[in-house]
Amino acid sequence: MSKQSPDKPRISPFKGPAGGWGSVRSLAEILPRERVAPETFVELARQNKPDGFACVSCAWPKPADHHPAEFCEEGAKATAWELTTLRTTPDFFQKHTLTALRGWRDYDLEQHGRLTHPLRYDAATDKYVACDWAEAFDAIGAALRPLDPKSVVFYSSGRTSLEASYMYGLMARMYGNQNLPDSSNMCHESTSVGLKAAIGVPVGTTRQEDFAICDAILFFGQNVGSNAPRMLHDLRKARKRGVEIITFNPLRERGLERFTDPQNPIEMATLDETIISTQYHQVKAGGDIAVMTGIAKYLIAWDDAKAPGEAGVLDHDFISEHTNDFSAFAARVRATEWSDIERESGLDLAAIENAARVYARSKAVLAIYGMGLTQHVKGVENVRMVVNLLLMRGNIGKPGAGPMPVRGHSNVQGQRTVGITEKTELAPVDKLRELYGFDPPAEKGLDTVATCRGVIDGSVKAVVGLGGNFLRAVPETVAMENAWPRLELSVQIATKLNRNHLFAGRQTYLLPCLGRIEEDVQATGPQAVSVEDSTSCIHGSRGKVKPASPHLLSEPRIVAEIAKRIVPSNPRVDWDIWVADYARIRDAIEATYPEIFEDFNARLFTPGGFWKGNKAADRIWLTPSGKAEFFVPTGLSATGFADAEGRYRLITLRSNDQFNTTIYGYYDRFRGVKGTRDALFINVEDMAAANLCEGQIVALESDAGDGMRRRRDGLIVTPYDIPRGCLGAYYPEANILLPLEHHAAESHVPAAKSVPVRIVI
Ligand SMILES: Nc1nc2c(c(=O)[nH]1)N[C@H]1C(S)=C(S)[C@@H](COP(=O)(O)OP(=O)(O)OC[C@H]3O[C@@H](n4cnc5c(=O)[nH]c(N)nc54)[C@H](O)[C@@H]3O)O[C@H]1N2
Ligand SMILES: Nc1nc2c(c(=O)[nH]1)N[C@H]1C(S)=C(S)[C@@H](COP(=O)(O)OP(=O)(O)OC[C@H]3O[C@@H](n4cnc5c(=O)[nH]c(N)nc54)[C@H](O)[C@@H]3O)O[C@H]1N2
Ligand SMILES: [Mo]
Repeated sequence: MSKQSPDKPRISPFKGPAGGWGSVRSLAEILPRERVAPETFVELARQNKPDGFACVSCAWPKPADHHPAEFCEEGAKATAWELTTLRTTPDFFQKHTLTALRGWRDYDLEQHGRLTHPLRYDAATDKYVACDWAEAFDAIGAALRPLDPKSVVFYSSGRTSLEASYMYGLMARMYGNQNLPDSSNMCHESTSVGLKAAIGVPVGTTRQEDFAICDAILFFGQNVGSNAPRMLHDLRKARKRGVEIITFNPLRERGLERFTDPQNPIEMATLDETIISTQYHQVKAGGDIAVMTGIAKYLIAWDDAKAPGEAGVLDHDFISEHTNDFSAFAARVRATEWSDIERESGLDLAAIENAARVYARSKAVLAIYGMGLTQHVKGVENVRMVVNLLLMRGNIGKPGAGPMPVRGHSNVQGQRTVGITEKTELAPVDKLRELYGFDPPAEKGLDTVATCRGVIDGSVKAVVGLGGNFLRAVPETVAMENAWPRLELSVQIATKLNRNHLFAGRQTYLLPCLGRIEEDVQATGPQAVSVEDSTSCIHGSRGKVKPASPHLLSEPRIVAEIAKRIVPSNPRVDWDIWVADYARIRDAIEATYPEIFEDFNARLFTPGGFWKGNKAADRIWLTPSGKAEFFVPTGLSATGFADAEGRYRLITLRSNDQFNTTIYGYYDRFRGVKGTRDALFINVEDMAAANLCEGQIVALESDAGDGMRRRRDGLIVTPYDIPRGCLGAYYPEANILLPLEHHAAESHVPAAKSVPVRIVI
């Protein structure tokens, strides 16, 4: 039987700022809820400090000149979630079949506490039973060895350290594939593809210190108050200097409106708030290409109107020296009708002109963005349009300016750096051959979407998950859950029970691992690991808390044990020596990527991290033309589908009380939603037009026109300040509506920010 919501649903506007007393109250609720032992509270003080552990929540940089408490409400939740004293032991699994547990909510599964023992699925009783580590590893090895490596997938979620990730990627390649999908495939892959093509690097060019130099910020589709709250300090400081922040977001997200610094006693006492966005534009979901085309059109028009000898608003010197194809882009912009821009963006021209004026007069501009741009059918085009705008005024490769994608998981960018990629061109193939004397596979591997196709069509036979909740995070929930039991082998390495674990293959193992905050002792003593943040700074992280159970193994150890059983033995790869001393893994990383990781071990605990460098930031463009590339968009809408009567664009959202598929609780404070995750956010005029009333229960059905029936019932009609034609509902529950083939064209990121749906009464 599924458990009940802790509170009766209540939906009422929240009037406070981001941060402030609301976050303090929320913090006060978290620690008792997770039953964190008082002596481990002190761990919060070590979060994101140079000698402490890197927060397991978001990827925002950990500064060198840190605050007394360098954590936020969300980081505290993530820490408490890992340090909980609650446990999910073999006894628990004796009481519950997987069939029964599939009726539980995501919240209840994880809230039960940390996994304590390695577990094997027993089909006869439909239960997990405790097993030996050696038994699990031997069985996994025996199942994987006879399989065609092409049919085996090694997923990872972006929390895993650089050390474990490096070993995992190497293991896959030595085994014979590059089937290395990761959470990045559902996230910033549009950035990796778009920025690489445009400016020759797959990551942002900017750093935290740029906040102190920029004079304007364009802010697209990222919910800073919930998903990267420590950035609010940077935004606040910038605002105090008078920096203009221009936000484009269909929803009025509180963190983008107002912030009270909970670490500033005077602000807290006086309820002083900083206004974050100086302009807030509620663009339609999928309307950003139109907005940016509009801004570009103003810039070009003003530049055309300049008097002879005047500088104009375009940086012509930069454009001619550093870029390619401006004329094609400019011709397209000139030819675009203002009326089309208004219709597709959902904004009036005065709003776009206001934004363009600020951009035109600012000398150094940051463009910050998140899932609101990347998770669209034209997500890569969104990213390219950001670059187009920046290039027009030379805003890349100078202090205070450039693209700033806000990454998700705390090491998602780092995983890519050390070889977690399905793309051969991004793998250090020659180095691996030289160092280890084997031939890495040349064939491209499976990304997330391709993995899902393979699970559904039966060509994927085994999935190993290093963290994450793959089945819950991916699209097409029903077909994926139905197909999963056909796998020969499902192995999940995790800290807490989640829905993916409730779907067994023919053989299934659930392997519990240490979290990053826990002490990791190996043969040579306590170990540290490392992660890379959103601004390409690499940090050491040392866990000190006693592990949740004596039976847990570290991720590097688990990877090594599997590797030893599935890859041919190789005198140059001694997995045991690496596990005994992670510094030796870092030596191997340094040998593989000498430019980035020079003196890795010596620099591991550099305050603020050490920067891996960025050629585009130095205006060296690693593109085929040797220049930064302008791009001509293929249209003005990013949704990838036509508008039709009754068809809405569904935005799938995170609440302030979740980390991806981990649901911390049922209070999305900033949106005023308490006690439920079934809210359907809708514009009041759309409500009236569709004859809906507040609180009415409705369903959504997929309107993708592909003949597949997808439906989500039980949604509560919730009037909300959201553009007409757009709806909002929470992820991951809404993934049941997301078609697998509805993804970004080039990057394959599921298009979770504009899903075509109809409301059904
Ligand atoms: N506490 C917490 N922190 C997290 C996470 C978490 O779940 N909880 N997740 C982590 C991960 S993996 C990631 S990737 C990041 C995600 O962080 P974000 O990038 O902030 O992702 P979302 O919360 O999905 O919301 C994106 C924002 O885009 C807006 N949006 C939707 N469609 C559009 C559009 O078409 N145009 C524009 N301009 N805006 C749009 C939405 O209203 C929303 O404010 O956060 C990371 N940090
Ligand atoms: N509709 C829709 N779908 C989306 C998104 C969206 O916005 N809308 N966002 C997408 C994005 S941006 C992302 S990144 C993905 C997230 O996809 P994933 O990264 O796969 O999912 P998470 O929810 O972060 O994974 C949570 C699980 O990780 C495990 N875990 C936690 N810590 C550790 C650890 O230290 N080690 C190990 N081994 N396991 C650990 C726990 O068991 C926990 O249950 O979802 C994507 N899916
Ligand atoms: Mo993400």
